[in-house]
Amino acid sequence: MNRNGPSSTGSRSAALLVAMATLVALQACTLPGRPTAASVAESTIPSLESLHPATPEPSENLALHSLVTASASLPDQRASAAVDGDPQTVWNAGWHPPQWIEIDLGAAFDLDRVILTVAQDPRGGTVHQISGRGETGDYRLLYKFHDDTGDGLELDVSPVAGWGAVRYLKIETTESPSWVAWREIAVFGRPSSQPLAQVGASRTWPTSITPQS
Ligand SMILES: [Ca+2]
Repeated sequence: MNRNGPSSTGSRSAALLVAMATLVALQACTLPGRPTAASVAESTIPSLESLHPATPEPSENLALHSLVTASASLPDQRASAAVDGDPQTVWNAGWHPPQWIEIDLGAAFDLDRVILTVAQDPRGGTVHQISGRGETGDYRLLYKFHDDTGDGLELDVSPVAGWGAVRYLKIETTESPSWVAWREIAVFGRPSSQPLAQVGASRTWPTSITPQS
């Protein structure tokens, strides 16, 4: 009699099949906690943009072709010539100081740079002051130039903290050896994040905060 009869061989075959089925089942199983290709793809690896944020591009000239008014103008050198983008054209008050020109930016902006291109003959000591206000409120002095200036010079100011919520900008000349004139006035900034109700108003403390003296 064959001791390895059909019954004994069949038991080993069945056991082998069970073992193979178990191995296949284990291979098909995804171990908990092991990352799949999909989870790696959706990981929180920071993008290059977040590691190296792009430097903001300079804004466009907000004063270009804006509405302007002036204390006085020569018939052929109107106020609009100060914001036409052409340094060859000039606004000329036709009078000595004090004279001013006002620019309406059309909306409130947080300003970070103003460039004034001088039209002046003869050269000499001048005083110009930049003031700003919002939709409402009074003008507040933002900056004062006191320099020896000449024709074609650019007066360039970039306030560190910026000038917030300015819609109207006024440049007033209080001292100059020549008639008051500008070749070009350029203004740069971004739309204001401050609510319009606070535009031009003096800074006030919230009632819940007591300023430290
Ligand atoms: Ca011009």
